[in-house]
Amino acid sequence: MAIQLKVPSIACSGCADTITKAIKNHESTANVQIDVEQKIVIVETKASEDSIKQVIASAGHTVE
Ligand SMILES: [Cu+2]
Repeated sequence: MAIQLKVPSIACSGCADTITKAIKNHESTANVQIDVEQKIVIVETKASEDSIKQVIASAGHTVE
């Protein structure tokens, strides 16, 4: 299932790397795509949307 999330706190590719690593750390098989300009995270995952939101929040970012 692909989950699309708006993460307004993404400012640069460093933020995208942090979020990608955090998600992959949580679920190594997840496929993460991040559009830095649009501040959108797309995750292909078996995990729930809530758990992905929590992972992003614990990486220090705010999910809209
Ligand atoms: Cu950044």
